[in-house]
Amino acid sequence: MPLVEINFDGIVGPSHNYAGLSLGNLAATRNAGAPSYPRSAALQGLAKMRGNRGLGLAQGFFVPLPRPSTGWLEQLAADSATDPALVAGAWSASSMWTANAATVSPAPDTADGRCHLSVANLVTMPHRSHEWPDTLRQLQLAFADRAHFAVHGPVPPTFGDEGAANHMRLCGGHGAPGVEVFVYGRPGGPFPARQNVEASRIIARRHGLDPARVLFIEQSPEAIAAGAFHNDVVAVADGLTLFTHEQAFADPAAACAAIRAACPGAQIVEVPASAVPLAEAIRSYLFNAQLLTLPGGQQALVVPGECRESAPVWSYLQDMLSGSGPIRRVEVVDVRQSMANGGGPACLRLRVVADPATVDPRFLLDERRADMIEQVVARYWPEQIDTADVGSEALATTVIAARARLLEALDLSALS
Ligand code: SUG
Repeated sequence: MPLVEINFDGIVGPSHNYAGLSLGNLAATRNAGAPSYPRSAALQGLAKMRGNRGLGLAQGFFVPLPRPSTGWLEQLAADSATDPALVAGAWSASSMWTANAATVSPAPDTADGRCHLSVANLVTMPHRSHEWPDTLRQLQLAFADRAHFAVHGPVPPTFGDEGAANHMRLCGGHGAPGVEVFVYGRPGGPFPARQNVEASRIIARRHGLDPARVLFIEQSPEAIAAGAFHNDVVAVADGLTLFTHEQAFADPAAACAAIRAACPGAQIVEVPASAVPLAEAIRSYLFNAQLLTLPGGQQALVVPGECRESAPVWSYLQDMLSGSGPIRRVEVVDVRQSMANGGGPACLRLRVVADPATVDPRFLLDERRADMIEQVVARYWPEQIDTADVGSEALATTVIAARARLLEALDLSALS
């Protein structure tokens, strides 16, 4: 079978809650302390996966990481009385945003012809800094076939790396060599710059990318200051199309020229601030859409429902569809529970270009597994979590048991 793009979505974990842990992520800080609904959050995510499968696309998933992370709390000697933020960090279901799980370089781009994955160290935010060991275990299991995959550990922690959320690939087809674009932030603004350029350079080298087909582009400090804590909040690429806000990059003209020079067929759809102001793009998550090539070759944009509620965004999308650009279809999904923590449709997925036959089938979604996930979630995921419950023994027991049921159902107890 030829190489196809498989979207691996993170199943929303049973401890999903709003703890306001991510400075610079405006939705997450705005919703700090609000009650969360893990069961509906996971069902929303599953409905998105089913919708994309229904479009004829390959769909995979990753399971939630073990939470609460008691080993991490022990290392920090932290407890609820004195360190509520650290306790919340040990409970966070943040691994659902698998765009931050790893950076992926498909086989046609790499020197050894294998697909390379580097797990992201996520060192900037304490609650995410302890994700990588369990994420790595899962990647090693899903992509165990060494003839087709090389799974790397994290880059050294001095250099913050947030994975595919700051990485885009332009190519003439998923199985053809592409141009990989790494977007980094420069520190010094009001919010942390979460992707360090050195981390991106290390990844490009260890993945064996051809330097002529790699670009390092600085994210606009203005965008980070406005709440675009990852590049995928203001830009997304698929095939030869780059869909971007005009204020996404520090030097937009130079960025577009470099992309066109490296990838002459690139089609850049740049949305002007006059049509969609930066703040509105960030509020609606217009660019945190999944840009997908459908089996017929058409491109579709899977946007969150918040885009339909924004007059300028919705009117931009209608104009775009009535024009002659490469994106011919818009699909709207409800991922409100994730959105309230700053995670849209694109945050929830990691793209891996591969022959599905080379991936451990336990991570691939079919109707049977979708039904099993749905049943376990409906039965065992907490309906509601109030922030006061985070840290409680009773809730910990529920959350641990819920995850164990899921692993059992999916024959993935090896990850317990
Ligand atoms: O890292 N939110 C995540 C959202 C990640 C979105 N991913 C991408 N853009 N690809 C983050 O900021 C909030 C958790 C809390 O506050 O409870 C959080 O971690």
